Amino acid sequence: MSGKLIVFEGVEGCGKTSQMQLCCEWLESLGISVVVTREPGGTELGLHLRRLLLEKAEPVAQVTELLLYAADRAQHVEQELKPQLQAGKYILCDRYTDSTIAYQGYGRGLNMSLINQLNHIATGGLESDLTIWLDVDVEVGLARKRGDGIGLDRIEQETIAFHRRVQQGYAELAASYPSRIVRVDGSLSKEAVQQVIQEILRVHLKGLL
Ligand code: Z5A
Repeated sequence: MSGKLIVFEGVEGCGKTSQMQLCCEWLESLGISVVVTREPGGTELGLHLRRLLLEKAEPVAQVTELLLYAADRAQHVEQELKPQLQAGKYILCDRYTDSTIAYQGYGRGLNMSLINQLNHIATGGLESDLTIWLDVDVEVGLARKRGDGIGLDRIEQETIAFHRRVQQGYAELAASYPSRIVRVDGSLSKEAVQQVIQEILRVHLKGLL
């Protein structure tokens, strides 16, 4: 596939949405055609699943939650990611397989080999070309979200201990896959974080930028 899949990961409020927007503007200013998408909710079916996963007050069993994220991803990969990559597009994707490992694996404690199997089934083996992990302290991220004045969703309402396990998951993933996952200090100013990301993209996409 001729395009590139660039994923942004991290705990709540780490700045993914802000940085993806800035990256998109920067890449487009260089004449590069960019697609911005997210999980869950990168397709029409996925939008329904996103509402079920994040907005509904009714309890969702942990395995059900895992399967819904996998279903969202399977649809996203087939309907959006693969065709856009085949068309040579640069995709900026808010969350992907590492989110499931961090949240359902480290956060909820679900079986890691089941998660890896489901990730493989959902993606058909499609991995990111590069994953930017925006590393911020969980309290800083949650405080940013609270400052937005929008109510916290179902996962954001989890305990601090849950969010710390998720954070630990990202740290271990970054240590395990150093060529695919790059850590960026997300506690810097938005402008400083964007500078670092642009440098990383220049190195990883050299010849293209
Ligand atoms: N989830 C899962 O459990 N399993 C899975 O497999 C997948 C997902 C795929 C949806 O995520 C939820 O789904 C998520 C995990 C779960 N948990 N929750 N909740 P989401 O990505 O849609 O929602 P989110 O993680 O809460 O992200 P967010 O709300 O989009 O936040 P963000 O993108 O990381 O940050 P932001 O919107 O750019 O910034 C948040 C605020 O901080 C805003 O006021 C900014 O102006 C401010 N900000 C951003 N950067 C900075 C800096 N550098 N300094 C100061 N302030 C900043």
